[in-house]
Amino acid sequence: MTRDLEQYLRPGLVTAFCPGCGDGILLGLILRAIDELKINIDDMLFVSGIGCAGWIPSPNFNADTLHTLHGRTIPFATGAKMFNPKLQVMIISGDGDLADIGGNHLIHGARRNIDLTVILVNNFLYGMTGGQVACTTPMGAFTMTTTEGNPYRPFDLPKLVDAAGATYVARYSVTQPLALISSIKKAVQIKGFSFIEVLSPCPIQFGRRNQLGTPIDMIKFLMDKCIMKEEAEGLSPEELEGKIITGEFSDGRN
Ligand SMILES: Cc1ncc(C[n+]2csc(CCOP(=O)(O)OP(=O)(O)O)c2C)c(N)n1
Ligand SMILES: [Mg+2]
Repeated sequence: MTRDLEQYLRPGLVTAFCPGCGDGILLGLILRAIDELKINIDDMLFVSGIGCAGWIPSPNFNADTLHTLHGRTIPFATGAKMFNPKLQVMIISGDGDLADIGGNHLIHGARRNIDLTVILVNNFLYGMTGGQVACTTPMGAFTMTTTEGNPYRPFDLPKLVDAAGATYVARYSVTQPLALISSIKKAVQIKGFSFIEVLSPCPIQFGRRNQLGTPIDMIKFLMDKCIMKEEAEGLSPEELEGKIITGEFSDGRN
């Protein structure tokens, strides 16, 4: 991370992230987006749940942070926003936290179209607790609790949140940093429920069990898997097999 962003970090912290974790990359990209928007970080509230991704804002950001109960970011954030509608409220949390234990809050938050920005970090499993299967684990993937391969399909989270009624819906990987920064900027500016699914490598829990190699190999794996929506439109289902479509799925105008 570049020096100019250090102003947004609490001093004296040691990172909690494992080597090769994408959460540190995302931390820098979120701060870059806030810096480019020229928002006063004191006008923001960051809400996170339990899990590795919940550590991105708290304790790292030198700002108001609420580190809440597992799965309960959206109710806490809704309460804060209702109490002080001028607050820019950003939720940053894991796939397990937001879409498994907090799945109902996620869809109802989108249905009510509450003015919140949600950044869901998808590392394909429950990272912090030892690598259990999540609703985002790809079919066939190995986790601590699917030693024979996950028998179930994962949720397509942007489709789910879009169908529930969110205003802005996107998916990017930390390997698409510039597109992700502009998406975060847009999500913050749009009124209504803004949702970005961010794919983030977890070499320790996911990569190791699925033989994805070194952290660099995992970055290359994500770069190879992700394809922009516009590019995907011209391809056949066979050509799209195994690909993850990224981009904006709802941009606030529909
Ligand atoms: C009510 C409750 N149930 C379970 C847990 C244990 N727990 C803590 S973090 C976590 C999973 C987090 O996974 P995810 O949200 O994907 O975050 P990651 O660590 O992968 O970033 C679980 C099950 C808990 N803290 N509280
Ligand atoms: Mg996770």
